[in-house]
Amino acid sequence: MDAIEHPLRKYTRPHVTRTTTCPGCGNGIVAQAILRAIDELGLEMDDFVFVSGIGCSAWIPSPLFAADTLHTTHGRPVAFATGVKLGRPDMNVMVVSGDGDLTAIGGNHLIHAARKNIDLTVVLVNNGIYGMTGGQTAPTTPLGLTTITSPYGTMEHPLDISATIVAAGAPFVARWTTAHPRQLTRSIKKGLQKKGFAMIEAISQCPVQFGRVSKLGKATDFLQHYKKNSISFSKASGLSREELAGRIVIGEFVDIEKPELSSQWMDLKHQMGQEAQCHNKQ
Ligand SMILES: Cc1ncc(C[n+]2csc(CCOP(=O)(O)OP(=O)(O)O)c2C)c(N)n1
Ligand code: SF4
Repeated sequence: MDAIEHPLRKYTRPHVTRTTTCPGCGNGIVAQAILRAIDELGLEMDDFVFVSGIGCSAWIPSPLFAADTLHTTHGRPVAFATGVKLGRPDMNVMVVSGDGDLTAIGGNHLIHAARKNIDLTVVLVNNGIYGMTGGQTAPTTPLGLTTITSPYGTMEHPLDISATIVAAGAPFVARWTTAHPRQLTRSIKKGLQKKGFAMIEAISQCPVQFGRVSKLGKATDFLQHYKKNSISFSKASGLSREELAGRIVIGEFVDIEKPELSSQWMDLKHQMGQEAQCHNKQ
């Protein structure tokens, strides 16, 4: 009997038969959610540019996805993606990278792209740690967690990335966990359809670096933890800070329309071109 091919295999490069991630890593679930969203929307990989930075989750699109992929320097994928989108507004430009990459070294780029409202879809994989470099504290590491850079427990308060990007003015922001793959896929689809900056935060397990220092252990324990401790945005809005301690607030936080930068830029170029023609005729 012929082997059954995975239905998403057609979206990955034929010569890539394994990924760089550890067994049980959440990156596989996020990769599938992205490809499923593309599949369900009937989009073509040739119309995509995927941009990632440095870190384990930056390896989700490259070299796996059969599309144009830009693997950029640490913290800079949003800056590169902004350039791609302004040069080629016709392309779907998606950034896939980690919480350390996008909110520590790359934090300003993320905030300002949301503020400018450029048409990018950012899938931010939040595993709460620097996975690739051995488990250092990230801006998202839970308070008190022991890491290799905080042997007595981190004293830094974690950043709520989705709330930050909502405050920066992004028209679409959602957060799910790898225990919510269908909701994650649905929000990625909405993000791709949004004409404007869309960020989908995916809370994802790192059973190796995070698992080593937390009590969470195996990938399945992470997924159970996510299911047990997540709470919908609507339910959370009625609870106090104390009641929300340790909970993961999930859902679509904002979904609005507002003017988008690359189309305004194209309109201006068009207008300037017409004005130049008028001047030449005079
Ligand atoms: C300029 C620069 N500084 C530091 C590093 C080291 N570095 C590589 S990946 C990384 C953190 C990645 O963390 P995250 O984005 O959370 O990704 P993860 O590996 O957890 O998926 C760091 C600090 C680097 N490559 N370049
Ligand atoms: S170190 Fe963690 S985030 Fe990196 S591949 Fe392994 S499990 Fe995934």
